[in-house]
Amino acid sequence: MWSLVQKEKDRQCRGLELIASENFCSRAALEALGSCLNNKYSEGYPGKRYYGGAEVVDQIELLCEQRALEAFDLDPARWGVNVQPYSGSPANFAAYTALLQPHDRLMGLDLPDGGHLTHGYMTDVKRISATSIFFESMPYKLDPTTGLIDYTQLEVTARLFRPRLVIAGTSAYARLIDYARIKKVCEEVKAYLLADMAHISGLVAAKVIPSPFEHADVVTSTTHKTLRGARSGLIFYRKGVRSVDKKTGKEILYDLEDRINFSVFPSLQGGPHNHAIAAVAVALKQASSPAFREYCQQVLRNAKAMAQALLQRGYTLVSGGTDNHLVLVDLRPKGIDGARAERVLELVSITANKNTCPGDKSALTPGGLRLGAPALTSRHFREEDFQKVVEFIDEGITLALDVKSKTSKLQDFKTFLLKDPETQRRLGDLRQRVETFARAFPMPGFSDH
Ligand code: DSN
Repeated sequence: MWSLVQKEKDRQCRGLELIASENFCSRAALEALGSCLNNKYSEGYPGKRYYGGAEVVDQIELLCEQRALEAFDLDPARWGVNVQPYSGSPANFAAYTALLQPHDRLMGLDLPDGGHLTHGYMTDVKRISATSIFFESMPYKLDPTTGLIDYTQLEVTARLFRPRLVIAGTSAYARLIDYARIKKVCEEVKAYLLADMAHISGLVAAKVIPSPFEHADVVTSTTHKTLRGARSGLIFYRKGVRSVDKKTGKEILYDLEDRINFSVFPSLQGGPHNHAIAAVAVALKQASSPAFREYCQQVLRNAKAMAQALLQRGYTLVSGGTDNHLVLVDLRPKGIDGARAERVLELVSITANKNTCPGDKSALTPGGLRLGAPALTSRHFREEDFQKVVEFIDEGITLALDVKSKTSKLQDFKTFLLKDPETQRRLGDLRQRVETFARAFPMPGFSDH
């Protein structure tokens, strides 16, 4: 196992990591993650545990909560946070369980349009996500002509469907979300607004993009994407006054704290992962620093530089550009799909993922390729380096087009890549240049790099 970990370490160092949801966690956070905290069970919450010996992990959890509120500039009188969810999907399901009854209705951005599985994904023939199995899900979509969220359709559908919950969050969307507009329709139909900021939480903490906290009732997040911590999940919930009764003038208070805490434990989870909570607390402190804000500003500049370089090389981007950390390339006008592009790039040590674009029918050979800037920005890549990255990607896609013209099905394409001597030579040459380039950059978290 040790040698496999070394192999993975080497893969990360010699490659160009462009998966938009990945990042390189700091050494300090990794040390907390790989610590004795792994050994401790502590079902319950600080001061109310089911096992003894929790006096230290109580302080760790409270410190993580405090840092989570501080990182997002939240007033503890108005917001609380649960730091126990094991990751983003459990955080979302716990939030739904707290806010909804079984079979209540919810709306989220459809997965093929850039939403997340947990936002209610189902197909014509099957309910895929547990969110659609236990609740009734109705998606909203992108406007296929602009590549932007179709807010008008969302509003029309919400008025007809009357959801109890609307989810504002994305997994493959390069633009900002109009939380104010979604909140307005939520108020009209009396739905909760849940913002899933998993992808963008680092950018929100750094205040380089608008915050969902102004409008949402509940905010969920992972902690390892732009936030650059250990893999875990957070649920923020509002406290205090929710509304004032117009007739009586009586204040109606939020009751989310108990519901969300009960939902995470005991409804859905057992013992919290104290090692992960500690590592998240370390990352949250780092995310509150001026250096992290500079990092996030650079993420935005790098994503824009990547978008610009792709446009200059004739690529089509869904929505035409980016306002955040990622770009979604629509490869269909180039005559290739995301699956073939992903495979060729993988063989030359560039890691990215195929992604559906609006109108795509197949998730296995979708037309898009999602490219994110967070991980390479952690390795100190700047705008000019991303231009070089796009040059490598373009070379890979040109190669993919050549191989596609000589093959038929995806499997033939993949076999040809590994068998054809001239293709092997071209792949090897490109891989060697990519790896030489990548290795020259530092790698956070690894002492020997
Ligand atoms: N896997 C993450 C992403 O790539 O967006 C979400 O869970």
